[in-house]
Amino acid sequence: MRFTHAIVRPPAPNFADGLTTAGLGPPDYELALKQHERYCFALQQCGLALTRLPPDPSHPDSTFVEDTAILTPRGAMLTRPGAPSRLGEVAGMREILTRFYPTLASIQAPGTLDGGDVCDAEGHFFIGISERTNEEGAQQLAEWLAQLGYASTSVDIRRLPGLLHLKSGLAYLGDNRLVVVDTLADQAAFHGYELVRVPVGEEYAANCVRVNEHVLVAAGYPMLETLIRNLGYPVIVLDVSEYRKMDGGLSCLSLRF
Ligand code: CIR
Repeated sequence: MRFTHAIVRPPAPNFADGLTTAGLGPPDYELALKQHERYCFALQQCGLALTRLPPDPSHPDSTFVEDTAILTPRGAMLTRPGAPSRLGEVAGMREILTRFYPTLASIQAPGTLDGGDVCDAEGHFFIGISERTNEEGAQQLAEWLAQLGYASTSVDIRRLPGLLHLKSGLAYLGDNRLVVVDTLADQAAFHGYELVRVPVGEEYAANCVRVNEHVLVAAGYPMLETLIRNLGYPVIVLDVSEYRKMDGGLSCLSLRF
């Protein structure tokens, strides 16, 4: 899929007040801003025009814009994040997305859904059921996707350790290839795909992102980086250490469309 746009929002000074289970200590705000700037530059290098939203201190996790919407070539849906402290992020995203989409669907209570649980494999969507996305939310998304003519499969990750979201352990590279962590590799949902297995110890890097010709990969995970390069993809390596401290990764920092 060819992307032309991305929406990003740099972190606010109280970024460290967001949700985290990483246990890696508080992020360095100045460094986080630098890493964000570099990330934005990489998206531009991939040919995307950026919509930069202002930092939002009333929602410390709001830099993770991916969780607030599902964007497809045929329509957009606002989510209903599973963490109560993040519910308020959606209103700001609604305002922005109306510039790009004539109508917006939305997940309704009691459904919850985080964009990080949704992996678009070229029009087939994998929907993670997680601590954040409940069955009701996943069902609402699946029905809406079906109306648009897209197929989807749900993947229950609630009993799998270490995965906040489905895309914490899964990425679609294009060309029928999925990057998967070992704990996801046996899922029936992924049969028929070529699986690029994430080397043990490099699980965090599973959250890589194909953007047009390039693949964005987190810095510090040389084995997965080499696997992806050897498949022929030009790689852009980005340091997102400060976002990792807040349980976030490369995909969460933008909405691409
Ligand atoms: C959260 O716990 O919601 C944020 N601190 C991190 C969200 C990361 N988002 C993502 O993986 N899509």
